[in-house]
Amino acid sequence: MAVTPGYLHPLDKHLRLDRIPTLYCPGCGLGIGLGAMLRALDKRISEGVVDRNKVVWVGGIGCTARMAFYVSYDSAHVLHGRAIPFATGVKLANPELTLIVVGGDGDIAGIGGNHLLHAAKRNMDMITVMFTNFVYAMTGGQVAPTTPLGVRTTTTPHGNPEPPLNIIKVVASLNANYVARASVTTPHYIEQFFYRALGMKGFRFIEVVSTCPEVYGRHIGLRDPVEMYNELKKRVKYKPNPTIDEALIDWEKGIIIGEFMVRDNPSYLEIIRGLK
Ligand SMILES: Cc1ncc(C[n+]2csc(CCOP(=O)(O)OP(=O)(O)O)c2C)c(N)n1
Ligand code: SF4
Repeated sequence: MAVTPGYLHPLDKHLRLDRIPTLYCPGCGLGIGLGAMLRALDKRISEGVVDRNKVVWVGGIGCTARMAFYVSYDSAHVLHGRAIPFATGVKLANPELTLIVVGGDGDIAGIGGNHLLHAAKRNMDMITVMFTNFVYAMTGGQVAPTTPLGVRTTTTPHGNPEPPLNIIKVVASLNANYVARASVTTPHYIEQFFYRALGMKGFRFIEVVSTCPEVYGRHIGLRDPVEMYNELKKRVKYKPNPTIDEALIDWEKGIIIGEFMVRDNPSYLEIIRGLK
C-alpha cells in the first residue's frame, strides 16, 4: 500500500498523489463524491472502527470506477461490470477486510446488474457506491439503465424509448441491509451515509446522483458545470425515512434522497459461519 509522504491536504493521505490530477473533466461531480467518502472513511479509521490496512477498494471500468485507482489503499481495477464478484471473492478469501466497490450506473446497474442483484440477495458483506450520471460517460454517453425516458444519447438519437430502472427499489426489495441515496449537491449526506454504512454488516448500497457536464450535460443542454450542478441541486430533496416508492428519479418532479432501507438481517458471512 502506497502512502505518499509530505501530504498537505488532510485527505491527501488517502490518495496516491502521484496519480493526481485525476482524468476527470473540469466540473465533474465525481471528485466531490470521493472527497465525501474519504472524510467518512477518515472518521471511521480514527475511531478504530475500520483498520486502514484492511480496506480494499474495487472498481470496474469507467470514470467512477477509476476512483479505485486514485486511493492509497489496496485496490483492484477489474473488468467492466465485474467489481462486485471480484470483491465477493476477496471478502470470502479474507473476511477481515472491508470491501468498498465504486462504479458508475452503467458498470453497476447495467453490465454488472446481475452481480448487483445476487450480492443484494445474499446480503454479501461489502459496500457498493454507485454514481449515477445517467449515461455510460467514459465512452461518450451511450444510454444507461438509468437514462430518463426520452433523453437523446449517442445510442438513442431519437430519444430513449425505455423507462429508467429504479435501482433503489430493486436493491431494497432484495436482502440488502442498507440502501441510501445522496447527491453530489449534498456531500454531507454522502459522508453521513457512507459513514453509517462503514459501521454496518451485510450488503450496503449507496447511490450518488452525480453531474457529468462533459457528456450527459451535452445531451440535456447543461454543458456548463455550474449550471448543471445548480439544476441538480434544485431538484434534490432530502426526506427522513423515504418510502421505496418515492425512489424513482424524476428530473421534472424531483429526486428524493435519504435512507430508504436500514435493517440488520443476517449477512452472508454470518449465515455461512452458522452452517458450519
Ligand atoms: C466488457 C466491456 N464492455 C464495454 C467496455 C467499454 N467501456 C469502458 S468504460 C464504459 C462506460 C462506463 O460507464 P459507467 O459505468 O456508467 O461509468 P461512468 O464512466 O459513467 O462513470 C464502457 C462501455 C469495456 N471496457 N468492457
Ligand atoms: S465524462 Fe463525465 S463523468 Fe467522466 S470525468 Fe468527464 S464529466 Fe466526469
